[in-house]
Amino acid sequence: RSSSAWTQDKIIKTPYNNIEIPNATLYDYVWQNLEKWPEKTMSVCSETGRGYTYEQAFNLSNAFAANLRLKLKIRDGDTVAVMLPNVPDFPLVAMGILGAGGVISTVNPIYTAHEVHRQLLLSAAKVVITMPETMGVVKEALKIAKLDIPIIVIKTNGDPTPEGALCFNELSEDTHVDKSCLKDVRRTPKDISFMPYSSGTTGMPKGVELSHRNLIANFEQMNDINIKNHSDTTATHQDAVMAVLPFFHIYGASAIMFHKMSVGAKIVTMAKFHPEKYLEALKKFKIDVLYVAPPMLLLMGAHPAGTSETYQYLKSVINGAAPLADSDMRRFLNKVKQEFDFRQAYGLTETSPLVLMPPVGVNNLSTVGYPVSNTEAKVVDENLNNLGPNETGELLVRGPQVMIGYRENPTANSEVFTEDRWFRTGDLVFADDQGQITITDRLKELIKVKGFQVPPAELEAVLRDHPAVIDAAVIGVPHPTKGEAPKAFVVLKSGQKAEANEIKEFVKEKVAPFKKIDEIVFVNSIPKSAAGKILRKDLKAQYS
Ligand code: 4UV
Repeated sequence: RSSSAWTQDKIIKTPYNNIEIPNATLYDYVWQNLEKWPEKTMSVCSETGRGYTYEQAFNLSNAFAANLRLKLKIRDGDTVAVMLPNVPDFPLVAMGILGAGGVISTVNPIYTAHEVHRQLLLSAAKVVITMPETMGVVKEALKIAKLDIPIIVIKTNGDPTPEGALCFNELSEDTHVDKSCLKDVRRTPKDISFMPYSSGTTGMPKGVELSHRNLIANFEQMNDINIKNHSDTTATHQDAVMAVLPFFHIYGASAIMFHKMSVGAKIVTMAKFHPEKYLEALKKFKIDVLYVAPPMLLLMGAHPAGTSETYQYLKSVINGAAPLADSDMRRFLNKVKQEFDFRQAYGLTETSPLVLMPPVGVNNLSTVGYPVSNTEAKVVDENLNNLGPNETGELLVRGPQVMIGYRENPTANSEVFTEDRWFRTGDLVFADDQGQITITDRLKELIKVKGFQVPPAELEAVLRDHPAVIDAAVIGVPHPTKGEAPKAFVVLKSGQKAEANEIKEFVKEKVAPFKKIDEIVFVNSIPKSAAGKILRKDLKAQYS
């Protein structure tokens, strides 16, 4: 790698191979090698051992797809909302939706009805798939949204199907369904396949339209930098990957679920992160391929139950989603005795997600490396002027994995795309002479709690709904275990009184637990620009 990584006009080129992107749909791509490993386990629950082989998953998800078209009237391009924890059935649901020509839109299963209703409305979902446990939340969300769409639940035990729901198991185990209807599905690589949510650089969560081609490009980019992990599936070998990072988020969905299905790995699911069970599962299932976010690595380094024996099978560990402290990384690395591949990767929901990654054998472990295949990067100042080596500015990227755009949101799209389709990441970085990139800070307002998105605008809207509150602003402040935590600044209406605890409780009822506000500060006014934008930088400088 030479300094030729930088072009004359200060664009950072990829040092990796130029790759061909297969002209396929996500469905065809994922199943393309199926005949090589039909009897291998595709997904298995780490706690119950319930799971599916590749062949079972293929057959069941196709029957489900046919029923989505015949019984639920799903047509090409229709959105199906998936509100599920990491259960072994998740990949079947996803492939069934794709097989039916639908678009998968994922919802965090711990969301409140308030959060779910907004996402269902935004995505114009035609059907919702969930667990019996979260059926109540979905019903409540549909009521708030004034929507009447079918709910499908997955049953993991012999309990009767909840009233008012259809049963996934019946729809997928239906051996009589006429699968010939699937021949009518017309999807091209340019169509949307997957639509997770992200708040992007500013504002409320938005539907991120990822095409079949976006995701397939990213899988090929992953393969090029040897995330294929490591070794191919053969008669005598199959990589086992831990799936505790949620499938509803791009990291779990793309890098773990879809990509690992395409290479025939064993996907070991864990529905809820539990430290001891997680560490136990690493050993029990001989996990050799592991994706983590910083809080997990922190735990793995610090927990007494996490020993060199626990980590003996690891061949490859990839960290992403939030900045990782050097000391946390070292503590974990010291516990691993065998040679293994540890790399940081950088990505976003909007980029399918992977955009930057170092090659195998990287020495500097705090860098996120280089633009992956077919990807360009540049660093710019506030006026979008290109900066050179070792100058800090915003990272812009361009490549085949960059989203089509935010759903029905031309304003947000015009903010994140430049005229020549560079995508603005909202992250502050610098690149060295070789083009190797280090993330230094987040420019955008997004807060990341344990790697999960917490959009300040969403919390501010909830705060302003409180009867005693007239204005509010939320920023992220450093937190020792979560990375960041939301801190709120609240202006009360004149003559009104409210306790911080009472306001915190009010917010807690409307949002998922990880978004809850850590600290509230009462202020007389919120600093704003002439255009009315909250000056978060000022708040950060003053209070963080
Ligand atoms: O949109 P999002 O929630 O997306 C993600 C995706 C993470 C990854 C990372 C590597 C992979 O290989 C992969 O499959 C998925 O988190 O949030 C995007 C923002 O998260 C921060 C950064 O602020 C992004 O704009 N972020 C992501 N990766 C890193 C990071 C990282 N390695 N270091 C620091 N910040």
